[in-house]
Amino acid sequence: MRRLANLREQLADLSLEGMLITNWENRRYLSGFTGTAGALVIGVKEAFLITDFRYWEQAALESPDFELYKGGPRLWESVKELLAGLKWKRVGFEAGALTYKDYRSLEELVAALAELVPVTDLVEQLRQTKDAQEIELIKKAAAITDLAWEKTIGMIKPGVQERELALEFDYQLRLNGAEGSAFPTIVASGKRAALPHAAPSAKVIEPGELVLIDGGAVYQGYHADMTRTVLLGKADPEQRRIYDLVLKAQVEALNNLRAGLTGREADEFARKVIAAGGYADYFGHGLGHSVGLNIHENPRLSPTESNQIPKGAVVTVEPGIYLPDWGGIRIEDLVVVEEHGIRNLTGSPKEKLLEI
Ligand SMILES: [Mn+2]
Repeated sequence: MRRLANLREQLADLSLEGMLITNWENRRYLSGFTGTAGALVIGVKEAFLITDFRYWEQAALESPDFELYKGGPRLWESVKELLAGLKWKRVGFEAGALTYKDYRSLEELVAALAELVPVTDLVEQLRQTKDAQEIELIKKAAAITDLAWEKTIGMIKPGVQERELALEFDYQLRLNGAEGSAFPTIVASGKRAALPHAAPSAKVIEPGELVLIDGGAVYQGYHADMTRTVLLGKADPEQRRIYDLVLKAQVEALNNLRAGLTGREADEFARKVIAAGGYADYFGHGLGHSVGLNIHENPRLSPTESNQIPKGAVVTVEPGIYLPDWGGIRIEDLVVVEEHGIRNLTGSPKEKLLEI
């Protein structure tokens, strides 16, 4: 299995004989195991999945490349038993995935057997480049998101509450094959659309208001993310002008994005268009983020990201303009970053401010 091989290549560089993997997404990425309890113990030749009685059958089915270690109810005790047999001297653990309390418990148990070495972002780094199978799953999540959006548009009418639209969107995601929503769906209308991460409220939507909806499907663990902003009724010239500016910024970024750019360089394509339009102070978040088994992954597309975007990253491109007491407009697509450009996975129309 390629993913396991990629991890093993890193062990020697870190002078580790093995690695303990406890982060849920990393465990799933490397082994396929979707259960909520367990750990991987990976050496240059060994690959164990430790889990308790509840998951033994599932683990054997989902993780054929791993040897199942039938653990007891106390995970750290089982890790200790396994490590006692392996006789490793230096074992890495995921520093970002253990609470201080867990670390203390584990340390106490294994201190006499091996040195625990903190490792940061090892699997996360591998996960930045999506393989063909992952891209297919994200593509499916994006397609479900498009379907849900198409259905939800039909519900936008005077008097409907933001939270009713959010529920409809979530329902349509599930109905069309999603296992859930990528994050709590955002619906913000009128002046509330000036809040980039507004929670849907009981506010009813009135004619003349912008309606911003941001959400996505989860499909086999992989996330999608999309935002569209539409208008109930007839748009006024300012609404239309700002929409067109956000769209221009997004298209500029989509046309120029490619592998090897830093997150900052990618962000700059959209930011300079919005600044030239006079709204530099009203685009207060980054252009986007990577997406995969988590909704927010690195690298980011943002003024503070100095890391490069690798070929095979899947990222959002989501500029926005937010004006207090007026509202906000954001347009977000999900794209695969390729050597010379991008492949857009989002299919929902955006070419002009949609009047409903
Ligand atoms: Mn996003």
